Amino acid sequence: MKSIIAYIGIGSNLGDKSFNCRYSIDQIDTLPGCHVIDRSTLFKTEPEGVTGQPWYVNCVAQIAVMKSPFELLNGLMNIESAMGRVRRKRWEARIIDLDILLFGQEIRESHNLIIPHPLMHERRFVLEPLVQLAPDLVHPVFKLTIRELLNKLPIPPYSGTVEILKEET
Ligand code: A4P
Ligand code: MG
Repeated sequence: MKSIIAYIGIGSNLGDKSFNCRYSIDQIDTLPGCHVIDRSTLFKTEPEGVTGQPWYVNCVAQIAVMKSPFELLNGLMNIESAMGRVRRKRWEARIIDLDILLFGQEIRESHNLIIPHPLMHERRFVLEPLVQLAPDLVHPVFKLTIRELLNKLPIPPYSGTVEILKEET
C-alpha cells in the first residue's frame, strides 16, 4: 500500500494544553501504519465559534499514513479517549481534539467523516500552523494553496487571533 500524506489538526483547551498537543503527536506516531513527519509550532488561539471558553493551544502534524481514512479516524479517536476526553456536547472545552484536515487529495463526505475538514479553510487557528508545513499544498476542493486560503481570511478579530507560543526545547 502506498503511503499518503495527511494533516492532523490538534487542539486542546483544558489541562496542560501544550503538553497535551505534544503528547498526542507522540501517540499518533505509535499508531500502526502512521508515521509523524513534521509538526508546526504551537499557537495560542482565541476560541472560535464559542464564547466563555479558555484559549486553545493548536498545532498541525504532517503524517505519512498506510491505512484508510476510517482506520486513521478510529486511531485518533482512541488516542482522544485514552487521554481522557469525554464527549458530552459538540464544541465543548476539551483535553484534546484530533481532526483529519487533509488526506492526500481525497474528497469524501460520509456522515461520520468529511475530508477535507469542512471548516479548515476559514480557521486561522488551522491555516497559520498548516502554512508552516505546506504553504504550496493545493486544497482539493477550493483549488487554492494553503497560503492563498490564509491570505483570504478576514483580518482578526473576525477570524480569530493566534500567537506563536514560545516552546522549551
Ligand atoms: N468527523 C467528521 N469529519 C471529521 C474529520 N475530518 N476529522 C466526525 C475528525 N472527525 C471528523 O467530532 C465529532 C465527529 O466529527 C466525530 O465523531 C467524527 O466522526 P468531535 O471531535 O467528537 O466533536 P467536536 O470536535 O466538538 O466537533 P467538530 O465538529 O469536530 O468541531 P471542530 O471542528 O473540531 O471545532 N477554536 C480554536 N481557537 N481552536 C480549536 O481547536 N475547535 C473547535 C471545535 C471550535 N473552536 C475552536 C477549536
Ligand atoms: Mg473534532
